[in-house]
Amino acid sequence: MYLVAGLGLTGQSVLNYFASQGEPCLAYDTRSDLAIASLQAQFPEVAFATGTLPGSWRKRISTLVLSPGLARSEPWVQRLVDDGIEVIGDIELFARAAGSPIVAITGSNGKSTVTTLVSQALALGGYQVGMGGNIGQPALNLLCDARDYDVYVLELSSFQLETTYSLQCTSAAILNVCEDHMDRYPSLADYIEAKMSLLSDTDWAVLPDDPRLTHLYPDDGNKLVFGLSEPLPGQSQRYGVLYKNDQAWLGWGSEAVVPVAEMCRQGQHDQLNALAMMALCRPFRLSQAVFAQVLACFNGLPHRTQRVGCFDGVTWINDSKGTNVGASVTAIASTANDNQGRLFLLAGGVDKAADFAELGKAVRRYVAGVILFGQDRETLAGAMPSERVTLVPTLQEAVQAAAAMSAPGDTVLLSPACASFDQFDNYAQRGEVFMHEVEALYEPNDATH
Ligand code: UMA
Ligand code: ADP
Repeated sequence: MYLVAGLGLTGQSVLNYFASQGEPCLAYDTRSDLAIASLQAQFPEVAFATGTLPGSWRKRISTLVLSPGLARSEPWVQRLVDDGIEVIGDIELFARAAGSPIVAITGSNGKSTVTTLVSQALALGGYQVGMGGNIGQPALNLLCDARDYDVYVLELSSFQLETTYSLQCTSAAILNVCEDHMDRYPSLADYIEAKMSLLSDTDWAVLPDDPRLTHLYPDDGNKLVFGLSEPLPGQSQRYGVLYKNDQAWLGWGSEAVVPVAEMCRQGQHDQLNALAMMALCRPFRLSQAVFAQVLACFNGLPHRTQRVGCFDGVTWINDSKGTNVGASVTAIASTANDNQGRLFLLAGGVDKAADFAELGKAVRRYVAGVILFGQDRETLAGAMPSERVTLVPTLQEAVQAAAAMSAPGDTVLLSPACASFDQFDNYAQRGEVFMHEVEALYEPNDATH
């Protein structure tokens, strides 16, 4: 019998999927205070447990379906593994059952953006697209809904990949790798290994121009590499920025496809994400006009360097999805390039055992003042120039401090470089609270958006 472990979004999608298949299972969550009454009502035939795994269940379990938020290294998981029990995740169940081509995307940053861009391009090209995975819509929900999808586009985290073995993709990408989730991985190499497993069975493998990754994948005919440098003529498997008619274009080989000037968002990371999208779409032979149209219209996802507004001359930007150092460094550099005046940064939360040295360097280079909040604010402060640091307990106080420091022409950026779960349910709630606080602060005045 299956044991579904973890009763968050993923666990609930697995329960739903098993119910649709008539597959019996047991359900468990390690959190003893988790409210499960509504799940019990929804799945009356399933036995539920929270807190400690009932000892009497161990003999009944043959396969453990582990949620991504639960580490394999947890002692109770290890005991089941020692008993010879198979450990899989929701994506493995999805891989075993999905009947349509799959495009999959992993990486430290840009996953949701590229997943959305690929989905939009394929939809514009006439495909029925099922988009899911780490982006917030569990993949198994796509198998349970009534629609027939021609293609699935999945955002996958390293946690999901750890428990996935038989995923076959039409195209798959690793967008980039920077230090993240160091509280779950013994080293960066282990984290990279989890990410690279995505490319073990794919028709087309898409990789960034980063020797740490390209060296790990054989140079056979299905490797597509993207980066900001110009591909040489004939390098049709290289995606980059080409120069034609005094203009920069995104394209591959000597094929200039979309002028950068026509993209709605033109930052360097936006260009990289667009190139990855084009490479992932290669097997689908979309017309070049599709790429141009998608990139002309795509103005970014909520909570990713999202402009909140300009209030009393101060521009406020919400990058709550900046949950690691790499994402926040990118957001700081692109915000500083796009705006004049001083830049103030709000950061902090749960540090995930990260090294904040690179964030400190970006602060030295671009940031006039950094306001740190949340559980691990002192750790972040250790990597920053102390004369520019202000420490406050909460995001609300950080917003007030930034408002007091800033003047017309300045920009305030929330890009926490940390997870949110010390003070919020998730990054989206943190972003909502930020935007609400900013708007409330200026409520009596009219905003000039
Ligand atoms: N938890 C317990 N005990 C349990 C189960 C969970 O304490 O028995 C805790 C976990 O430690 C974690 C939280 O509950 O802090 C949520 O874990 P979960 O596995 O139940 O998460 P889901 O609600 O199923 O959401 C997951 C992804 N979250 C994680 O991997 C932590 C969601 O990605 C994803 O959208 C969803 O599946 C659907 O696929 C969010 C995320 O933060 C955006 N992902 C991480 C990231 O992008 O950095 C990996
Ligand atoms: P993910 O799903 O991997 O978290 P998102 O697309 O949600 O990625 O973007 C998260 C944050 O990462 C954004 O707020 C932005 O600051 C940063 N980002 C986006 N694309 C890239 C990229 N290609 N390289 C580095 N950082 C990026």
